[in-house]
Amino acid sequence: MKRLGAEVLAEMLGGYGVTHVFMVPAVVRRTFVEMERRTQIKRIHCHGEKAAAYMADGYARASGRPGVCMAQVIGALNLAAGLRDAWLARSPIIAVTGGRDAKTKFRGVYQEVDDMPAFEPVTKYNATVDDVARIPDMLRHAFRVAVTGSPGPVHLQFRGNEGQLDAEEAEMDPLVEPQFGQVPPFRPEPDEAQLNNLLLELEKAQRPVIVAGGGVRASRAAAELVAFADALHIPVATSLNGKDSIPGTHALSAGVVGTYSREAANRVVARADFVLFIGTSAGGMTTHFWAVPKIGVPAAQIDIDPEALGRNYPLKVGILADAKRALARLSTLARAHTRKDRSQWIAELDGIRKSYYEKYTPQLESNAVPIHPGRICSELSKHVPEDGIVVVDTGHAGMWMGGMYDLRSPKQSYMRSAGHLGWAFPAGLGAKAACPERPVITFTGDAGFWYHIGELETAVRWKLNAITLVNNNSSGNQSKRGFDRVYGGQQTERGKELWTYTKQNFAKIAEDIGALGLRVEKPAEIGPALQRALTADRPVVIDVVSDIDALAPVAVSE
Ligand SMILES: Cc1ncc(C[n+]2csc(CCOP(=O)(O)OP(=O)(O)O)c2C)c(N)n1
Repeated sequence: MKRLGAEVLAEMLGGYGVTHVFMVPAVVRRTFVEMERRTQIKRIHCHGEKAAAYMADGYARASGRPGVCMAQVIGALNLAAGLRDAWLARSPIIAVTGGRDAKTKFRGVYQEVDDMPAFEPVTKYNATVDDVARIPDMLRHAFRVAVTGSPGPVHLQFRGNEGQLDAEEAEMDPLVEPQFGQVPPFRPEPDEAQLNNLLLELEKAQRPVIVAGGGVRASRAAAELVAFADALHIPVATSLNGKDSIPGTHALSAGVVGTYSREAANRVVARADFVLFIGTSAGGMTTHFWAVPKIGVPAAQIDIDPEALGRNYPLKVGILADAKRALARLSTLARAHTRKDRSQWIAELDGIRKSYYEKYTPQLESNAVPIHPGRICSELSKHVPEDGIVVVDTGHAGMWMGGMYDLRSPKQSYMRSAGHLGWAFPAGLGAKAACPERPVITFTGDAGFWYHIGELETAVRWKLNAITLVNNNSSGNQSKRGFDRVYGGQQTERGKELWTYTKQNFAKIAEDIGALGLRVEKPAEIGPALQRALTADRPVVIDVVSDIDALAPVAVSE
């Protein structure tokens, strides 16, 4: 039977469990009609394609299911720009754009350029759908590629400036493979001999440490990670992307290691005589550019991507497997002698943790006005609910929260920008779309918030009731150090033109748009504002007036 492309596309997206698509029209217009007729999919009409991609990314990272975003041909590169963070963070996205038609290309069609090369560096699969009959097999492949192995974005360009291919008919069957509607679709089993080799190496080690990354969260292996660490008394540091693999309050948690990190974690990893990397590529951010640990330290690695194994640290043991399966099996195989006494090493960890908290108590408990960002982090550690999702921007936001915020419960989630300023606010809205029952609290600087502030209207319109806390110092003050340096020590007064803004009240702006706006000027008001925000039935912006001179601690290497 002949079917309309739009019907098949809408039904298939529904069949994969897609609940929201994020887009700027006009793209696959007819499909949006069929979505209304045939599915429950919400069509989130945004104010920009980059924000739409970030929302899809937040949706994907919060739910473990691919996020879907779309743009017509003229918005395609805006959308591609928004896939870069998902690419860096290994987040599964299906991006759909309109594009060239063989009948008219190279003739100066309105708005048209060749968009395909721009998607190449930020996708795992980048393909054109030229014939309507190809929608089913190519969409299935897009889902398959997005979620398998190390997940990531894919791009399908539909023929026609607005992807009008969807309004054509062909013999088609809208078959879906729901297995590929989530991460991970497979759980590859580890090689038993390699697991035993790893346990032997751990027995030899005096001061082993685990560095857990985003692969642990993608595999939903946090419980198995903590059980294994507990059983063998091994401290756990995480990458920024893996921060929610272990609560910060757990006795074996060292914190986030690397560049945007916690001093304690870098000290513990630098002291280790054996490092087990799990679900992390051990890239520059996680290792402070391969200074922590030093290359050459005896190491092992577990990863679902064979090319990640040994790429940055030569390995004693490399294990290709799903993290959850590998960790569960390691706990089973561990013998009494593997669980040797590590009280001396654990005492060292305790000491390092204690001196970290002592050193940073003045910031974490600061009563200063304007507010110190360290105090905001510790208030969030106290007030984020048991099942809260915390979404964090990059730059100082990533440094403050990566280092100073503590998750208290394994049910809490943490997601962070993989480098793009402005990612967190729309990503938080996408997370809220994916998990409407869970509180979502986004931490961003004011420079980060400005990027996509227009999406506040989207949040209000779609009742995406996320809470956005703006660390508002009227500047991008992470840049201060860098400009002092290039000015030869201290920048001139005019140097400030390069990183400061006018003072604004985001609570007022939020109120005007229909959100709840709360302005916080004293540290003691942060907790009550968060409590009030948690019971609001609309999106909330908490505008925290903070200290422009507060600079986040920089990473240590030993
Ligand atoms: C897309 C993008 N452009 C530029 C940067 C460089 N950058 C990192 S942090 C930062 C300023 C951050 O300002 P804000 O969000 O207000 O936080 P603050 O440093 O003031 O705490 C800039 C410009 C970036 N990370 N991403």
